[in-house]
Amino acid sequence: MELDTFMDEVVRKNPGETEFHQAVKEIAVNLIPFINKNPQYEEACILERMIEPDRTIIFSVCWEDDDGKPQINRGYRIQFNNAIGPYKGGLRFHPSVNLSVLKFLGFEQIFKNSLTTLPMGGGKGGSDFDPKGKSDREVMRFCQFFMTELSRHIGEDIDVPAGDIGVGEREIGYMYGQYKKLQKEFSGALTGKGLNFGGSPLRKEATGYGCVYFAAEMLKNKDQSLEGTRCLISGSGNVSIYTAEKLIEEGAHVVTLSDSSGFIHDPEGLNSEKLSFLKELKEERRGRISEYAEEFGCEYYADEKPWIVPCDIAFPCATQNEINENDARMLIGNGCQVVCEGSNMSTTFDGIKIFESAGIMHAPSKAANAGGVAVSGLEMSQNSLGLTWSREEIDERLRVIMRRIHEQCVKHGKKNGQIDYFMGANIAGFVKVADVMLAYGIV
Ligand code: NDP
Ligand code: 2IT
Repeated sequence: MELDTFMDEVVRKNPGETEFHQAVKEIAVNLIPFINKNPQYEEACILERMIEPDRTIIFSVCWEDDDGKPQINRGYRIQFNNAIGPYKGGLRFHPSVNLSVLKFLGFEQIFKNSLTTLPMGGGKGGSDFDPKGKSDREVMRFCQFFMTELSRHIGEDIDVPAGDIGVGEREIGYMYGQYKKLQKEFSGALTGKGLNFGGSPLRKEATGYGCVYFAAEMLKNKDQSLEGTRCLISGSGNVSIYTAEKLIEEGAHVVTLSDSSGFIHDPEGLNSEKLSFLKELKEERRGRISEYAEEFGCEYYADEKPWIVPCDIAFPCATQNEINENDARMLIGNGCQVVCEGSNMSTTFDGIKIFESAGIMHAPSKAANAGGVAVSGLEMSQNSLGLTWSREEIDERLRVIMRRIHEQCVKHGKKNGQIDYFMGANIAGFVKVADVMLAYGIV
């Protein structure tokens, strides 16, 4: 198999789906040489089968706004691969959502979920609905109509959605309420639920905490620690907030946060008081990050990304391709040593190459942000058992899972005396799913 020929076929079959092409290429770069050395995968066309979703469901979501006017959005669920467990992955509500974005996310989710060691397949869904500026009642009505259609396709042993951009505890609550009403059952068909209706302790914190645990493992491998490091975070949503919380606990200095309008630079770093303000601002009031700068008298840079600030470690936690080639050069030039991806596919293909040639430790999202879906997996187990584990117990399991993901990356990622975390994560994530697909035969 040869990369260019393989990619030509991917582009031909999936025209215009640039994010999906990128996600496939990023994986194929490592997997094609690996498959060429392991012909059992080539003979059974495993990679060719893996890049084809099992099922793509697209539906119309028509709902009524507060003025009684009909609004039309498009809903999606991509059931990508269920070789090792029910389809599992988040729902994204954002105006930029389209088939390409959700296919890239669903495809990456197969590898991420495999790395967690829990029995979960890969899927993703969402809508081009924009929750920004909508009233609470409008969000509720949208969620109900979205779920009316989605409920036909999901279930605790079939497909278990959760949150992602624009979908948090509020939206999951509305969707679960509607699911329960339609299906007449109280089951674990969604994760990220509220604590009083089947949610897991620590699910809200899990992606951010897990990302910091992964960064700590990377540093430990070089006899270093997070303490005293200067860290940049982008975004100010769920992943950013809990990445910041854990970094503060570890004695690191978090000096930036952002949203789609700009970033704040707080050279003194966040502390628990500032973090409480941030949580209230973003989780309760759904305000803008510029208000942080007004409250604490620091600089706000409109329409800029945080990557121009000198740092030791960068945690991109907003969206895909938020670090491009120029950002990567800027980060390296300013002393950045580690990049740990909280957002999915944070870095462009050329950006990855820049970090690689500079010998930067760079953790891909499918490894570094797997803590969120891992605790979703633990939520599924708790729902099946009908009990709730303690926060401490889940935190310990999360730490172990992140440590094991790091070990798998080290095992499969050794290259020229360094660890190529992308190669390690891609190969380790692939092998488990591929071997199961071989065991099933041609189905
Ligand atoms: P939230 O909706 O809670 O927050 C998203 C943040 O990113 C906001 O600050 C938002 O700013 C910013 N953002 C979104 N889109 C853009 C954009 N196009 N350009 C600049 N900024 C943008 O989402 P999450 O924190 O849940 O998700 C963040 C990332 O983490 C995503 O890549 C997601 O896929 C990934 N992830 C999330 C997991 C989870 O459990 N929630 C698990 C694993 C990965 P604004 O408010 O201005 O839009
Ligand atoms: O990208 C992701 O891993 C998520 N949005 C979380 C998925 C989940 O099922 O918890």
